[in-house]
Amino acid sequence: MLKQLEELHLEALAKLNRVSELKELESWRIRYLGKKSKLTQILRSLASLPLEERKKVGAQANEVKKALESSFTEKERHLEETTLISFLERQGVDVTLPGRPISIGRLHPTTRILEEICDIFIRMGFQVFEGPDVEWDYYNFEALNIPQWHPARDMFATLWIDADMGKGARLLRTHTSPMQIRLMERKRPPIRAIMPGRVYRYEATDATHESMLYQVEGLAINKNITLADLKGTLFEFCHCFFGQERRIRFRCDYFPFVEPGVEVAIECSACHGAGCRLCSYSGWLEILGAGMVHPDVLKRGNIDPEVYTGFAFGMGVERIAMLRYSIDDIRLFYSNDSRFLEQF
Ligand code: 2NM
Repeated sequence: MLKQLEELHLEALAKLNRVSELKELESWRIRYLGKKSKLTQILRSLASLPLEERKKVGAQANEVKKALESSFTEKERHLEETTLISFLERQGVDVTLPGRPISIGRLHPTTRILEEICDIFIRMGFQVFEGPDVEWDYYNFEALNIPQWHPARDMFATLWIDADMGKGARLLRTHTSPMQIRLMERKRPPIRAIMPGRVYRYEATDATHESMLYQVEGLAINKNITLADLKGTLFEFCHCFFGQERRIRFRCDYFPFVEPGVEVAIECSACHGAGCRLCSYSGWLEILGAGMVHPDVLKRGNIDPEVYTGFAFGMGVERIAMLRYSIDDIRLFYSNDSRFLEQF
């Protein structure tokens, strides 16, 4: 019987060698490893053999079975591979060509800068809130001290959703300040919050203007908050973001929702204050606006201006990203040119 097993093994291997298709391989498997194969019959007949012989034959039969099974698996893998390759070759696919590189996604420059800005304020104890892009005239203008007749409406070229532009009209928010009013209505001071998000302007686009951009606005309200707190907070932000060495300029400015209003500029990165094309020969780059929240705005947010004061600020994310990465055209951000996006 041992001899028979050995012959069977050799015969099976020889036949396997000649197999060249997966279909043939299956017939081979049925013939040599299937339920009705000689090998299976031998294994079944083991019980009727005397003990000594049973041990020997059993061990040998199992070994043959294992060997044939592993030869089968190997052949199967080989056939699958060559079958696929010859199939592709018939289709005219050159399998030796290198594959197309897989491009790895990355964060958009706006996202990177937005997260960096938010992180600095989060570390200072500010909470992050987001609001709707579609707003009521009331939250975007009225509550912020900009009634319908107010000339300051010209500062914010607006994309309207409702045609009548009346008091109850909807619009695409022109700043994220509406969310600050919503927050004041909802939450008692102390408040320390930032609002990142998209804002929209009805504007012809050029190298420095886009009709959609990102803003981060911030708000801090408590008893005894002063302009000194505003200055300290924003200087700290500028130093964290632009470096401890950078000089910072603080000047008066006008925004209808604050009094007094200020404008913060940093020393020009290109000329260090000497004056160049980047800073329009002023030596300074304006990066954000801010001020003490107007008492009437606090009142609209249900906060008593006799008890509480607060400061607020706002900045354009793309403008800051342009300064950080030396980007000279804001239209690059949302034109989806991978040659631009791949650089970040
Ligand atoms: C700016 C500049 C100055 C501002 C004011 C307020 C609010 F709602 F508290 F009154 N939010 N944001 C503000 C003030 C925004 O952006 C250039």
